[in-house]
Amino acid sequence: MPAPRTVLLTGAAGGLGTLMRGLLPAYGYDLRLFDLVPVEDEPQAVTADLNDRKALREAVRGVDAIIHLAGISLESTFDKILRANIEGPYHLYEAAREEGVRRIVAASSNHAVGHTPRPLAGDRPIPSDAPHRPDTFYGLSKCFGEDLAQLYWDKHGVETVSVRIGSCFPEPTSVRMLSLWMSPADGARLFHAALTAEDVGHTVVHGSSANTRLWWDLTSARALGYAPQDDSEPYAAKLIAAQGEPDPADPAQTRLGGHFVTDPPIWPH
Ligand code: NAI
Ligand code: 15L
Repeated sequence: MPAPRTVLLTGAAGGLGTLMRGLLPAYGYDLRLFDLVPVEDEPQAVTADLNDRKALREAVRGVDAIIHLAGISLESTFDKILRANIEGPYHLYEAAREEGVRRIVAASSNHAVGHTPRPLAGDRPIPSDAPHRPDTFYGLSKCFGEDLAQLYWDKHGVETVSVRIGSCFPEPTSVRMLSLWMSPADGARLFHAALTAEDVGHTVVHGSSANTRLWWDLTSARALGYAPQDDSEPYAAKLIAAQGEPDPADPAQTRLGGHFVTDPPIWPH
């Protein structure tokens, strides 16, 4: 597909949205911003709910592609998750279909497969076609998002790269994150690859840097042209000294989703 230039970024006021607003313009993108809350220092940003069909359709009109980050990013009640993370993405895909937008890059999460056992030494890394094993209603909504993407590809020809993001923050802050971390710079590399790769249909990829302690497979991400440059290993000694090695008897430490499996953080932060 021709390289997208104008890209709608939903969730632009959030943590990841803020990082991507800083990094993606260097790849030549003109970002249109959308969030439920105002985006600091961005008076042109659209402030609206994903469930506001009219505002969403106007925001989508004329863009070449969408990076969809908006939504509840932690655990919540089923009703709140339903509205923001299930009905919201449905409205986004409808707006894309109606306005002829052919490519979406959607933020899925490791919590769609959070109950998957972490690989032990010598095990194969978790493949990107691992079955859904959500650890929360939040993770369940990300499973829905991936299936929604598949439906809109099969039925309407809207392409999606679903990025099962590990942990994208400026630095890893836990021993678990050493295995799932995606540096912001690698996040921008991966989103750029997902926006520009040819013929993705619906592709699920893992979103991480090239971590020494990686738990999952980056093959499908690399097939898009993603070449991660970072590794969490320089942070390892300090984090392990402070937090210790994972306890194999603790389910919060033996499943991919970590503490989301046993004691998930609740939205809002
Ligand atoms: P965040 O919580 O900082 O940002 C989410 C943004 O979405 C917020 O600005 C919020 O106002 C907006 N939002 C929520 N409900 C909305 C609605 N109904 N309509 C419009 N906007 C709405 O989350 P973060 O960390 O920036 O994550 C972005 C996306 O990436 C989320 O979908 C999250 O589930 C996903 N993700 C993030 C990971 C990470 O490491 N940061 C890991 C895995 C997935
Ligand atoms: C997520 O899906 C969350 O949105 C993010 O805030 C982190 O908690 C991340 O997963 C994680 O598992 O570290």
